[in-house]
Amino acid sequence: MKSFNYLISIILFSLGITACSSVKKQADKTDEAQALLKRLKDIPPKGFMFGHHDDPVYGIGWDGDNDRSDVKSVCGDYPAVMSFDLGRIELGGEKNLDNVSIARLRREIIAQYERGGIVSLSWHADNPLTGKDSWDVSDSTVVTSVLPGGVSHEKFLGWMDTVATFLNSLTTRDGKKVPILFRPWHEHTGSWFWWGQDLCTAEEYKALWRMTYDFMQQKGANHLLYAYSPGTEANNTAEYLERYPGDDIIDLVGFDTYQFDRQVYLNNMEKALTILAEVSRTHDKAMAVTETGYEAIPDSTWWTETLMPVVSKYPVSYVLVWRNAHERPGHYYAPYPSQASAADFLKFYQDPRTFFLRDLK
Ligand code: BMA
Repeated sequence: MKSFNYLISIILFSLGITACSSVKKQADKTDEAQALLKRLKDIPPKGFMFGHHDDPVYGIGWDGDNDRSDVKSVCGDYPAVMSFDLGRIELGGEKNLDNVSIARLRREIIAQYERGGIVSLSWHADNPLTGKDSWDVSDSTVVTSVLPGGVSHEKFLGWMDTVATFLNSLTTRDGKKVPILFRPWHEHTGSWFWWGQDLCTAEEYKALWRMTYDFMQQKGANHLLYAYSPGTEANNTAEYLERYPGDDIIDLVGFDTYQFDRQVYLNNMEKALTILAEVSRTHDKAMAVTETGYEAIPDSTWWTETLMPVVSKYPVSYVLVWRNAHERPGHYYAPYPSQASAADFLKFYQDPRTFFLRDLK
């Protein structure tokens, strides 16, 4: 009996510590970041938000126009979520990896928040060891090299400093920091980025995350939420969590997956969404499809007949499609007027289960 009571006290004590650490973690965040997390969690089961990468900075047949968006041109409203990429910002130049000026990025991030929307930022950081881009996987010691004691550590701290300075510069007219869903080190269960599966151990990957998180905390970037987004390689919850940095860091769990073959896509979506629903429930995290789409959307009813039926079964906060590249023909994931799936996208927009910007008000 004594040992039973002892066991119970240990369990209660540990639950207390977990609860305290999650309360403390939330208290560390700005009110706006806490409100963003609540918003992300409160959307399901009513429906899910629609998101689009680089939505207001360029689209099909245009680049840099003001107040323009392919999504808005089709349905009259902005996406509820917009994502942008920080790749190459770390180098301190004027443009990111997709040639968008840093000043424009800052303006659009702030504008999206001020109009009532949500912003997520990914980071296709260059390879700090070889000096090439994030897809350079020629050397498998890059993650080790940026960790404490590694040959690129100091250089990488400088890069993180530049990124933190940018993040801290995202302030509204009344001086509030724009809450950001930060999504670094994504798709790490594949091996196409220098932080990918075959390029580092689970421990090194987690250490990279913790170093990034600690650094941002030290720099006072307390307006950030953190998203974990592997691909769909994991076949069960344990595999999904294999490289998970920890509940004290992560706020939202997600995954990235694209359609090539319809049936394979649907199978991957079902598999990953089932895992996410469980992780989201047991770890009390928001969940989202952090990147998806069907390049050039050749299926005219893709939105209502492929994406909607599978996503609407799960408690997803948002679904985000990738960019409409103006400089790479055929590389787009949202419709534009006259595109084959535009009419179907309008039906998707009108469905009460999808949330665009105006639905957030
Ligand atoms: C990829 C492609 C690239 C782009 C990169 C970062 O998926 O869209 O053209 O440079 O994302 O945005």
